[in-house]
Amino acid sequence: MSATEARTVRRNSNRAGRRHRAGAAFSLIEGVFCTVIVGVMFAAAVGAVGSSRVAQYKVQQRCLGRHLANSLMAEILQQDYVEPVDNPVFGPEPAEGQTSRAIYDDVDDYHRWSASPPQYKDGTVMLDLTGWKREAYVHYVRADDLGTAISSDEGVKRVTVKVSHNGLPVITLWGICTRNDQQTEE
Ligand SMILES: [Ca+2]
Ligand SMILES: [Ca+2]
Repeated sequence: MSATEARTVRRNSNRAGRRHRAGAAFSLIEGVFCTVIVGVMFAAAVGAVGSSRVAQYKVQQRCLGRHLANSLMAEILQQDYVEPVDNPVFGPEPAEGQTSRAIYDDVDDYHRWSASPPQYKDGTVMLDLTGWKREAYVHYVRADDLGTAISSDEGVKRVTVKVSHNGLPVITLWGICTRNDQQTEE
């Protein structure tokens, strides 16, 4: 090989080496860039799944809370407006007690009733509802002012049912009971 040919071979070899190093550097940068992109996308995906599960959990909590509130409200509004057997008192009559609602038979018997976990009317504790609580309150109101409790009976009782979970309110229902009919709203 002549001296000229030898210089040409070294020049080509040096160019090839630079191209190879440039290619390696580009691949390295490209690789880091892709990792960052994937990492960001992965973090965003985890965040989206987490938000979705939180939203789904809240919907399930609210559905369960609504069911618990509706069932107790329906039970209360099925009772008589006023005690049908004993001398009526506001709240449970003495013979009915305050530890079980099994023999409650009028609406105001349920005033200040609460149970956690919730119970069926016969006193059986509902399963898998640890942390859940139901409360009921009954007040006299006037037909033209359902929001203000009064002390005398003017023929209208307002029933409030509250459901909470681990001390946090989930839902509150209001029901209206008169001597003639009953209505509920949330
Ligand atoms: Ca009663
Ligand atoms: Ca009563």
